[in-house]
Amino acid sequence: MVRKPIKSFIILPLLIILTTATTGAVYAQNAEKIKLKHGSHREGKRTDAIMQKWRGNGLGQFIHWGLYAIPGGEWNGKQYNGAAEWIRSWNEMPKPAYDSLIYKFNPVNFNADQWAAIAKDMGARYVTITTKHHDGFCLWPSKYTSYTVANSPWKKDIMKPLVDAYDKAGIDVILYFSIMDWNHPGWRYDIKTRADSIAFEGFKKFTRNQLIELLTMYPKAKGLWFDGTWDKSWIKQAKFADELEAEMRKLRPGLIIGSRFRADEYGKRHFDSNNVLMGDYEQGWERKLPNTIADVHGNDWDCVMTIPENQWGYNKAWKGHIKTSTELIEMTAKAVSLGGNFVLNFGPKGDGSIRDQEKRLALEIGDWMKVNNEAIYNCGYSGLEKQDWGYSTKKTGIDKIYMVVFNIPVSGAYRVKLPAKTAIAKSYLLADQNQVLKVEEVHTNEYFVYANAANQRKPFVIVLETKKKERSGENNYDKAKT
Ligand code: JFZ
Repeated sequence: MVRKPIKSFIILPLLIILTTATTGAVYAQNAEKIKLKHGSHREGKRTDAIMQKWRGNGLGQFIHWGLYAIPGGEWNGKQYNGAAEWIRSWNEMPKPAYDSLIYKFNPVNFNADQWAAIAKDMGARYVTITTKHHDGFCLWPSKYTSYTVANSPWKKDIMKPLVDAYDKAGIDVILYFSIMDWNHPGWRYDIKTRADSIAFEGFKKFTRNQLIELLTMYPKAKGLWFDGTWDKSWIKQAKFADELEAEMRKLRPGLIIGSRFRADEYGKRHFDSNNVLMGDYEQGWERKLPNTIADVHGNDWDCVMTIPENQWGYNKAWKGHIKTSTELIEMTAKAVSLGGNFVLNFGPKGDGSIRDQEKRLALEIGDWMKVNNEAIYNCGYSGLEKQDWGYSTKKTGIDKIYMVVFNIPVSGAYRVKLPAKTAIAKSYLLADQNQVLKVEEVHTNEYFVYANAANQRKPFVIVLETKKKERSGENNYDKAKT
């Protein structure tokens, strides 16, 4: 059978009809916004100075510390397979034995200034610290439960010295808080009976009291990082959580709250029923990074990452692949290139000291950051097409683009595509500004930057100073018809 070519006069009108039909549908969808009482209260990014600072942080530190650090993933000589901070939940360790770890909490080697110094040397500009993880143990002397540091042999507040030490080091503090609380008698996974409902009402009051208490005791803290909000019981509290958020924001203007706090009245989390982000930044990037700018929907976000596969609290035996500093630096650069921050987790030991591997990685990252932080701090999405050599970032408000190189091209030529009417004024290595690099325009707005990277053992940064192009269509070779 001879196939007849399909005539373009049939295809074209069809295509036009199809495109109008689909775009029409999208517009209709956008127009039909559901009226929400407890959805997002803002569209687009926050524009205030506090959020601007957060956005420009680039690199952060996460601290998971609590009673789980004492067993360190091991009970009765048996190594537990899951995340160390979850050991209480799978009957690997009997609950009474876990709960009585409070009588063993005596971190004699805890030194808040040392922790802050490690973060500072790494180049972190904010820290998120677990005030209370799922087990319910409070690192601050909460008035509302006896399950706190105050009743441990240590007796003293842990949060106060930490907030003060990090603040003194110029590192912003964010308070991690788990809504789910395995220690509180009123906590429920769902609310099915009247008794559940009564119990959970008590739990809600307790949660509110603890949050107001934290914000009052540690006014230097810049925000809250919520966790343990995925259970039906909490998802059903749209009104309560919305009002509590408003109360906290009123108490502390400028407070930063992520998207993992509350659900809307239809039970939608992170993004409300109109697909608008809830909270100030997206908290969904957990041990994974977006791949393209489209993935982040124009929102602020941060990625939280573990050094081994999935261990947040201290685990004696790190199994599987342990990330190298180069990998972690690459993740930092990738995060910043897509408009986010990268937050690296540390799990201090039960005695308060930080494991050597973590200290070493922090130092290695810090060595790199000392030379290259200009490409990370106050930088974001460059708008340039992604190239094989690595990630590009752009300084906010300045005509500088940073090429953070992870894959060295054998040819020595680094391809760059600039937006229309932009040209490269100058290019050099960030580590050595005297090394001016040769730049060649190979097509309109498409360049090769030449760098000899024979001696580079670590990722490095090429700076592009850009300027307005004097004349457009300078390149006659583009004028030929094809
Ligand atoms: C939670 C905790 O359960 C865990 O112990 C740790 O504190 C971590 C930072 O947060 O774990 C999660 C929560 C959400 C996702 C994955 C792990 N998620 O959205 O993919």
